[in-house]
Amino acid sequence: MRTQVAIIGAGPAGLMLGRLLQQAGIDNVILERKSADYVLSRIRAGVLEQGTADLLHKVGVGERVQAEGLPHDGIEMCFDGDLQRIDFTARVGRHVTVYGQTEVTRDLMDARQASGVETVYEADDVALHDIDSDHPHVTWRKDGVTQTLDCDFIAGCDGFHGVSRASVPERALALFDRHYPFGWLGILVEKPPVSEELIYAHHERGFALCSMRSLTRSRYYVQVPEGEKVENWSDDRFWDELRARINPEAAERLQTGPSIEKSIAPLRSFVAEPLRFGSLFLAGDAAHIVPPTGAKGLNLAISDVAMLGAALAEFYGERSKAGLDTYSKRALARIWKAERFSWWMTSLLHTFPETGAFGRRIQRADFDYLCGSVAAQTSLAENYTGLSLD
Ligand code: FAS
Ligand code: PHB
Repeated sequence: MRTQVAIIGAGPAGLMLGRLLQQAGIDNVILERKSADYVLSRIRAGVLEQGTADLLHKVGVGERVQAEGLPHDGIEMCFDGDLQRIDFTARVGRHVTVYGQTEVTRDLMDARQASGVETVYEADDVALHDIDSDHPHVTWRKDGVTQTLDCDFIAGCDGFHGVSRASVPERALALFDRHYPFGWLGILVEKPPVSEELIYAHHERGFALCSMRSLTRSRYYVQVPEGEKVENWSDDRFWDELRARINPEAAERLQTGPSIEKSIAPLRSFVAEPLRFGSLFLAGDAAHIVPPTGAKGLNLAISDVAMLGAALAEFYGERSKAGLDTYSKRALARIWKAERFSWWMTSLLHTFPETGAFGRRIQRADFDYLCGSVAAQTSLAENYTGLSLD
């Protein structure tokens, strides 16, 4: 088999890149380790930056997000029960859209299937070969048969635990990591959300987030210690802890019910540099991880491939390598700003026992400054709704 671009991974990054390349008339094949149903079963992000929603429209898969997505003009920040709304529209003239990553993935999968562009699901033992040459190829095993795909370029969109970054020689990569001693216990429930907008809450007992997937399905999170086990958390224990951490008015309104999904996600900040090695380009979680506090993970994956897709279109359209040669530098400039914002939101909103009473006073001062400063609110709004691609 031969194609122009081999894409590893059918998550949001791989599927969006495939769509962009297809629209540019560039042949591509996606190789995905899991089944499509398994990919869709993963409950992850919930908030789209305006740029992400705009790109879905631009590539012709914006119909459902237009019909079912919930435009949000702001968020509520809560600190020990005190509330401060951040008005995105008033501060930066932009909004975000609440629309689950599962739905983004489904829309892109459906569009790809309808256009007949190939995705190989349940591809075992995917391996990258000759990535430091102009003639790379990929092998995998399916139904006991080993297959080979010759290509010009490989896009590693296979997430943090994928094979792509692991295929780059260690000497060629610089890794940057920040470990957080806690995770997020998340719950999905078929009940109306507690508030019209998201509530990000700091409390001495820990962080909590009130989010949603629709007007009838809600998503809630509480900070839990590293190593916590989801089986230690009955639904009732979760609801009691959430009520204790959010503002009293919201706690009073909270509608609880049986969880339809409950899981713990670890938090980390991570960046690999550079994002190119020969004919291999990294994008999305294969290249970086952010703590979900800033709602950046999915959106960064999309902005990476928006840049990579444009660079590949320039190469095949104009035979110019300029975009490919600058992809890593340009993408990393935006990635690090998102890493900074996600780290700042995490530092403000979570409890860090090791920083003691002084640390909590600094967090309170950070919140009080946010409440009193239009500049601070504008900065938060600018980052949360998404920085420009330039
Ligand atoms: P993905 O990990 O989504 O996709 C990679 C794909 O590659 C997967 O389908 C995988 O099966 C496949 N793959 C892996 N190894 C392979 C191999 N060897 N061969 C072939 N295929 C392979 N972000 C937010 O903004 N908000 C959130 O609330 C949030 N919650 C999260 C919760 C969890 C548990 C996790 C893990 C992440 C969360 N994220 C969140 C971040 C998440 O949304 C990612 O940023 C987003 O999925 C990144 O998309 P991709 O880069 O496409 O990677
Ligand atoms: C979610 O709805 O899953 C969600 C929303 C905002 C975040 C993180 C997760 O910052």
